[in-house]
Amino acid sequence: MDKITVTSPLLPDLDEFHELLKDIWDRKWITNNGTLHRQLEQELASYLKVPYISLFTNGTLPLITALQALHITGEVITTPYSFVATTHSIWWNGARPVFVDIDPATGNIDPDKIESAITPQTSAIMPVHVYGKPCDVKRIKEIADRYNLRVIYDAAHAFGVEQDGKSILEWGDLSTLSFHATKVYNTIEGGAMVMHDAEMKQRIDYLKNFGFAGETEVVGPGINSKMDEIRAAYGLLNLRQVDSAIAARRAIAEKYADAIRDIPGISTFPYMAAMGTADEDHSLRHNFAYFPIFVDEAQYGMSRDELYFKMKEHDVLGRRYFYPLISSFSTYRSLPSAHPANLPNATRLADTVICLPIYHDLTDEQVMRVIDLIRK
Ligand code: T4K
Repeated sequence: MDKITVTSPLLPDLDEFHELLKDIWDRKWITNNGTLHRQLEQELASYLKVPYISLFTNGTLPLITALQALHITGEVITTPYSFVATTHSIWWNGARPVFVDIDPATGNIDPDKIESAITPQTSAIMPVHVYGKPCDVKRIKEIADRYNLRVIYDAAHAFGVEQDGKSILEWGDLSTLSFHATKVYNTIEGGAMVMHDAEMKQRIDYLKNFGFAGETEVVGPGINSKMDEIRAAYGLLNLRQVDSAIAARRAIAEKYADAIRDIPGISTFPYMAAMGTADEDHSLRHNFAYFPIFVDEAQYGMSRDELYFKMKEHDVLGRRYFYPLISSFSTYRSLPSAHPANLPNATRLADTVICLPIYHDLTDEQVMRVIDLIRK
């Protein structure tokens, strides 16, 4: 039987890609703010409804650069329920991550728990719109404004997500995206940072190019994180098909939500369960980047890991995103905030989650195979 992986990349048409490659070959300009790089920045800003965007070579370097650009030091409040790159970016800046528990209804940082984690050393909050679900951005802004903190959103999962017709990327001082192969929208490897003004865009463009401002001046210790023309070409073509990919993902999410409603001990987040029903929140334009389910061993009669390995035996390769928690990795586990007693919701979600396969060309038959396995 064919293997069903958790995701599969959205690929551009090969002939169209070849056409763009020929243009690149003719121009002989293959990286460093080329024609297609500039075009992709323009088209993405328009698609995402944001004023300024700067492309990067992956989704980790914009996180690191965002903290650098805002001169973040001391402590940064963040979530343990994410991919390890989120916390690593704080470490790379010599700042100290402070983990705060999550809201079990969304998987996002719980605003009610942020305030008590603030100390005189706190300089920023780095939340994650996990699985693409927007954080409680208004509450986070209120808290940040009250304590004069910066907010950097790791929006790696939130490509195209909108709340009330407005991009979720507009919130916070800066937001970052990942365009990795496993994401809803990909440029193979790639990423971006979204900012509010031209001055910040200029600064970020310097910092991602070693800090160079012109030929002879270096304004800061920048990094090399530029996207090349070949991946920009690939990204331009993928942008044309991302809406239909999201629509296909939605149809699959609705099938999963429908099926698990009748399976005792298997659940998903309420917002996800409501997709396609009368309870759906239509103010949210979601991207269906992931479909997490949670296994209640007592009710389901099998632990999360038993189901996970059973699925694997049958070539259904869901993934336990995000297990283990970032706070439990050796680099971070000795931090006082990393103690599991401080993070009960995150610990429970990490111990019970499986992300089901979801991608644009997963067939009905494959979706049924996944559902049947969980049902049995
Ligand atoms: N912040 C957050 C919240 C993130 O989730 C991430 C990345 C980042 C920051 C950092 O962004 P980047 O620097 O990565 O742009 C994956 C991705 O590597 C990573 O991008 C992603 N988050 C994370 C959640 O997942 P793995 O190790 O699980 O990927 P891998 O290689 O096991 O692939 C998963 C499945 O995808 C495969 O079983 C099959 C399919 N696949 C994968 C690749 C790479 C393909 O079909 N083709 C492919 O080329 O980490």
